[in-house]
Amino acid sequence: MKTHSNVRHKSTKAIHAGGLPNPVFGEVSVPIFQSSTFSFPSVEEGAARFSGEKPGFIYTRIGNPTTKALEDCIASLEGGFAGIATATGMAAITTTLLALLEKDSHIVSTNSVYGPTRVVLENEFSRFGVQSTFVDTSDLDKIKSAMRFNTKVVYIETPANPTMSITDIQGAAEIAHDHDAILIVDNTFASPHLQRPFEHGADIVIQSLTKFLNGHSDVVGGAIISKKEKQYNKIRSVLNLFGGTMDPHQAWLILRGVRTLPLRVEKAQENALELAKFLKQHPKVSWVQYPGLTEHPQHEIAKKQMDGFGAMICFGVKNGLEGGKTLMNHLNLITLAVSLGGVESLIEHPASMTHASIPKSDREAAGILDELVRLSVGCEAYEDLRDDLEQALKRILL
Ligand code: LCS
Repeated sequence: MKTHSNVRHKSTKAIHAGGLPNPVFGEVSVPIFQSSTFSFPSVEEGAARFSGEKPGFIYTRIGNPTTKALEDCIASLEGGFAGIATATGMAAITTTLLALLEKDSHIVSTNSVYGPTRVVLENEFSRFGVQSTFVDTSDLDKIKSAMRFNTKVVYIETPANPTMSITDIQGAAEIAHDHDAILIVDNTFASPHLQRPFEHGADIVIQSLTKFLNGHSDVVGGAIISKKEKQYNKIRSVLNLFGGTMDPHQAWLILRGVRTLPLRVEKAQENALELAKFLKQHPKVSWVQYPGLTEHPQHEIAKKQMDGFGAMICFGVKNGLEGGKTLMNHLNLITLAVSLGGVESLIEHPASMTHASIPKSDREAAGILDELVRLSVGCEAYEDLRDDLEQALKRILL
């Protein structure tokens, strides 16, 4: 397989990036190197690999050819220096934070982030003296006023889970850099097909590969992509020690998924725009947040930094939580499940599920209301999705 280093278009990269330099039999698909360890031809060679003088694999916690193929592919799609694959998206987040934060340092983060991202900072990193402040990062002034002398990291999720609020990546990068802090962007909701944060000044990009990049709801995984070699080396060394490494079989499945990322995302976001318009005019729906609607408060920023508006929608159902329950309990095609970014459409209730571990007052301050329903739009035919929503919405009594 060729490495295709001259390929520039993102759709071609999704199909070809991350090939092996030396295929054994001319294989077109990267093989699964299901080996925990790799033999050394000599003691001298083993020592040279350990010291970093020579390239080559040593042990799968430290590196594996199948996993490296996925890492190279993701780094190419995001436009970073190098990628690091992790066991889950949470392993990507915690490994990065472990590498970059220290006792008495401070992090400013989007308030509407994936629930466990907030909880791990507030409940776990705080035990080691890390301070955290959560603000509405769609308002750059709020980031500015949250910065302290010891702020080492600005962490944003855009679009944010589950509120779909958008943060101006370039604006956040400027504030972070003015304070010698690092900007981390969780790019899971957009995927690199729609948004490449390095183009707007980010230093590190996080992906939960479980979502759009894999795209088939059959494997978990994460990735950390760094812009600079120095940060890559630091994070890699923390991962090697803490051990949240990806398994080669997992890497192979995700690489297989990535090959169709552009096709899946294009189809799903086409459905999402139509569904957002359908929901907006529906008498049982009180509000809709989708960055592709002109009334979304950050529609213009989304247009500036994204190549499309994605496949995630959140909306409020009339009759509050009761209305939402009726809707979710009566859908036939759209599945009631957490996670997102698969070919099948999924619906969930963040306040009682993905974001339940955040105290109610913090949740509501972040816009995660009890009436909010989150929809991950898949690749089914639009009419089938619309009809399923219509018949379930009809059941809501006003
Ligand atoms: N970042 C974002 C934006 C996420 O939505 C998730 C998971 C993660 C990171 C963590 O990735 P994981 O460890 O699960 O691979 N989000 C989920 C959600 O909204 N429902 O279920 C999982």
